[in-house]
Amino acid sequence: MKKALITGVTGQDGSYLAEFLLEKGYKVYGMRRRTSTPNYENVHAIKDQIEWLSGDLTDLASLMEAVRISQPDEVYNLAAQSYVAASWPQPLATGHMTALSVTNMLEAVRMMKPDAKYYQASSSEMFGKVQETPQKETTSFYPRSPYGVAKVYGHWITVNYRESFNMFACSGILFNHESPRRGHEFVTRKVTDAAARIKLGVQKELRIGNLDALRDWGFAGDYIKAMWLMLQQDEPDDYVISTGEMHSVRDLLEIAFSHVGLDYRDYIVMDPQFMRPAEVDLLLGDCSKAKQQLGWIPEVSFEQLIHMMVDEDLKRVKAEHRYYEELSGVTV
Ligand code: NAP
Ligand code: G4F
Repeated sequence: MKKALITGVTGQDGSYLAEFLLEKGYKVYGMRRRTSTPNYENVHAIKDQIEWLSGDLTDLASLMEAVRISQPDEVYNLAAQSYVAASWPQPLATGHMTALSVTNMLEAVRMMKPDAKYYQASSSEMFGKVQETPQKETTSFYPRSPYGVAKVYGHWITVNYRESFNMFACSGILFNHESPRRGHEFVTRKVTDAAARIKLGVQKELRIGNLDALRDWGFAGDYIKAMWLMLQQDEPDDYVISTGEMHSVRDLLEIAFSHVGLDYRDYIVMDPQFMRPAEVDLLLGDCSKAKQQLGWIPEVSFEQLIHMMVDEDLKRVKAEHRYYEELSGVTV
C-alpha cells in the first residue's frame, strides 16, 4: 500500500486530494495545525480514514516528526497562507508560512525520507505583472504581492533541492482553481455565496473590488489529479496547470447571478477596501506541457464550475436557515 503525506489537508485542495488518494488505495497521512476550534468541514466525510499528524509549517521539528512517522512514498506540500489580500497586512507571517516553510518541508524530507517524491504547490500568482501571454513554464516571474514573492521563493528552493540533492521534487504552477470548498474570502466563493444569499433574501448587497481583473479559473477536483500525475512520472519536473480560458470578475458575477435569475448590477457596491495595493490584471495559462507529458486535461468548464458552486451555496444557506428557524421556534 502506497503512503502519502499531505500538508494543508483541511484546505480546499488537500481535502479533494485526500479523497482521490484514498480511492486509489493509498494510506493517507494528513498533517494539521492545532486550532482553537475544530476545522474538519472539508474532510468530515473522510475524517476517520485519515491518519492525523499534528504539525505546523513553521516548526521544523514537527515536520520532521510527521515525515519520520509516516515514511511517505509521496509528499504533497499544500499548506500555506494562501490568501493574496492578507499578504500585505501580514507580509512576515506570509513569508514564514508560504516561503521559508517550504525549506522546512524539503529539509524534513531530505533528512527523514530522501527518496520520497515531493510536490510543491506553486502558483500562477508568481507571474504577477505578466511578461508574456499566455504564461508557460518558461515565462519570467514578476510577482505583485508578498504572497507572490513568497511563492517564487518556494518554487526556486524546490528546483534547487532537486538539482542539489537529486530529490524527486516537482513544482506545480497552478492557476486559480475553485470549488464549493473554496474559502469564503476568495472572489468566486464570495460571489456564489452572495448570489445564493441574495436570492434567498438573507443578504441585501455584495461589496466588491476590481471587476476588470481577469483570471484563468478551473475546478479544484480536476487540478489535484495533475498533482498526482506529476509524481507518477519517471523524472521530476515543473508544470503549468490551467484551463487556457480567461474570464473577468464581471463575467463571474453575470454567470452566478443569472443562474438564480438576478441581475448582479442591482446588488453590487464598489468598495475600495477590496482593491489591492498592486493588482495582477490578468492570468492565462498555457498547459500544453501537462497535456502532452502527463495526459492531463481540465474537465469542468468555467460556467459548470460557477453553477456547481451557486447550487451548493443555495443548498447550504437553505439548510442553515432551516436550522435557525427551528431554533427560534423552540420555546424556552
Ligand atoms: P487553503 O484552502 O487556504 O488551504 C490551506 C491549508 O494550509 C489549510 O489546510 C491550512 O490549515 C493549512 N495551513 C496554513 N498555515 C499553516 C501552518 N502554519 N501550518 C500547517 N498548516 C497550515 O488553500 P488551497 O486553495 O487548498 O491551496 C493549496 C495550496 O495551493 C496553497 O499552498 C496555495 O497557496 C496553493 N495554490 C492555490 C491555488 C488556488 O487557486 N486554490 C492556486 C495556486 C496555488 P487550516 O485549515 O488550519 O487553516
Ligand atoms: O479570488 P482572489 O482573492 O484570488 P487571487 O488573488 O487570484 O489568488 C488565488 O489564486 C492564486 C493563483 O493565481 C493562488 F495562488 C492564491 O492562493 C489564491 O488561491 O482574487 C481574484 C481577483 C483579484 O484580481 C482580485 O483583486 O478578484 C479580484 N477581486 C475583486 N473583488 C476580489 C474582490 N478578490 C477578492 N478576494 N474579494 C473581492 O471582493
